[in-house]
Amino acid sequence: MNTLLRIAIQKSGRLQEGSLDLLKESGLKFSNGKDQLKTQARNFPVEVLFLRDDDIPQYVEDKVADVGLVGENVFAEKQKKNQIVKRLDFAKCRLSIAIPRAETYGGIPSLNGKNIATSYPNIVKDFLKKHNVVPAGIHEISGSVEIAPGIGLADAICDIVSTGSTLLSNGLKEVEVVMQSEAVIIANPDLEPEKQAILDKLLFRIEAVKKAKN
Ligand code: PRT
Ligand code: ZN
Repeated sequence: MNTLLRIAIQKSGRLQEGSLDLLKESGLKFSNGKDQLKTQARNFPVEVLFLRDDDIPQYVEDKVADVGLVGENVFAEKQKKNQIVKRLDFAKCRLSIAIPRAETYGGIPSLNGKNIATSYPNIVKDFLKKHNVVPAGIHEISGSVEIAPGIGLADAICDIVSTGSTLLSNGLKEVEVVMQSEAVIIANPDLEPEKQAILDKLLFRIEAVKKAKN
């Protein structure tokens, strides 16, 4: 049986277009119909799986996929046994703490005793611990985090910021950058040599495409 490298990418969302472009610019030819969950490249030993981004780190750890393309924020949050093998220079954003605009910010210590809403509880816990801050609570919510302070659910939030306009329109201001993020390729650290060889070839092509663009 011929070995295939299984690559998980986001099925739909902000990473989808960049992920498909990257693979196609690297010379992989494959179909990607709207309802397709996986597809095999016609000219390269690769199978592409289309998944929700949050599920990708677990699938890579479990070797359901060998590599995955996710935001560094998702990689960091999931804390799985994966490694970053390539940074991709797209989907750049930051994970930041924001508070109501009308409030004065008293630095990181002022987060002591505060309720913080986020979709990234592990990253927030690590950040606060590093700065010896003990929050009243960290409330995990999966979407629309920016409305939490306005509806009395939290004193502060930690969420992804790109232009900052979502914070602005929700009456919030960015006060701390917790991490910078971009799309990355993550891999299971324990790939079979045949799969590692396919990955190395793909990474070489990606690097060549990047050089050609600069
Ligand atoms: O359905 P699935 O679970 O696969 O996707 P998702 O909805 O969880 O993720 P998606 O597609 O929204 O984002 C995928 C990845 O894109 C994130 O994990 C980040 O790594 C990256 N990324 C880059 C962003 C943004 N920019 C971004 N702006 N992810 C989210 N946003 C949100 C932000 O939270 C804010 O609410 O977009 C909104 C607008 O941002 P502003 O600051 O420009 O107003
Ligand atoms: Zn997601």
